Amino acid sequence: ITEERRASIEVTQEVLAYHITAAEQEIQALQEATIPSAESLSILDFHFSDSSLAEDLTSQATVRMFLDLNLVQDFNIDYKSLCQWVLTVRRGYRNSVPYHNWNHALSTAQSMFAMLMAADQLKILALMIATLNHDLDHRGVSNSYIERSQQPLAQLYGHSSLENHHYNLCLFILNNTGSQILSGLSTEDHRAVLHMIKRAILSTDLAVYMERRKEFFSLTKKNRIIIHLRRSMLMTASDLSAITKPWPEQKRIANLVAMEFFAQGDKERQEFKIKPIDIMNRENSTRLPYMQVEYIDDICYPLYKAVSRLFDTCSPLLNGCKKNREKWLQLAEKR
Ligand code: 5BB
Ligand code: ZN
Repeated sequence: ITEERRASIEVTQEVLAYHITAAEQEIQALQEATIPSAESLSILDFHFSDSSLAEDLTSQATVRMFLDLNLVQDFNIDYKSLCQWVLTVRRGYRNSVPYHNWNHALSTAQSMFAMLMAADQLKILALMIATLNHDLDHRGVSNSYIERSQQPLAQLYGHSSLENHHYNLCLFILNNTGSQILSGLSTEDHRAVLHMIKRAILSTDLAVYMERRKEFFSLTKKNRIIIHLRRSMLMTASDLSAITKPWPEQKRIANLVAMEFFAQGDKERQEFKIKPIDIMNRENSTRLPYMQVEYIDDICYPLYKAVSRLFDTCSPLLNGCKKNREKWLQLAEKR
């Protein structure tokens, strides 16, 4: 990667920051709003649906999570900066992407919020920031697509291109004048929190998760869990929590994921003149129930099983996952 290319990417990021920085009016409205309680927003509930809240309430719910986790008080976070930061992060997601949009970020953060327990404050702060930022500026296509289409992102990072980009933008927003919510932290805490955020966001690359999970599963059995490993498992458990939701919600989200996958498949057909892989091939849409069963068996079930072994309060996640497997299996067998 040349110096020029790096510079041009930096410029792009500046332009982006300009476009996503929230409007003053909107910031003031959020700052002056009476934030509803966690209970009335249902954000303590594992059955929470990101589509249950009106747009304005999604930013308020985010602020509520920071307040209830005592992050604002413990870390001296300037309230107006927090409001601007939340609104800017929200704008950093693309509405046009069916699944990897702000609602997905909110829902990931909400799952983390509901799961967090006996955890230290610095870690909670890092993980809440990480969930909300973890898919920033997602383009609705996979790392593999980005590599094959030789986009600058792939050249810049080499591996986990998207995740590196999400983290970079996260840092960018945190350094952005007016949304520096970490400015009250000591140098040491600041460094530690950024380190945790980086690890957390990079660990949302499913390829990384697939590599690490074997180690994680064997460790949970021995009850000897390396702390950072557990953190990345919690990130993945939050990220994939749609699979644990009540059936109508799971069905809705699976259709959004399918829409995004098929759109990538269409682009691959056009751009590379190749037949997309099964999950991205529109001609396979009738196999969706079967693919979800596979997805649960290979990825989700083992994950929520391990997480609920760790924290028994997380067993609703495992139960939700099991129930959805039955539903998808019924649909798969009907055909
Ligand atoms: C997942 C891992 N992937 C690299 C290859 C395909 N598999 S899968 O066979 O387990 C699979 C997962 C197949 C189909 C799927 O959805 C069809 C609509 C899914 C799936 N993935 N289903 C979901 O409901 C959700 Br949520 C997800 C996670 C999507 C985000 C993963 C981002 C990684 C980009 C490749
Ligand atoms: Zn995600």
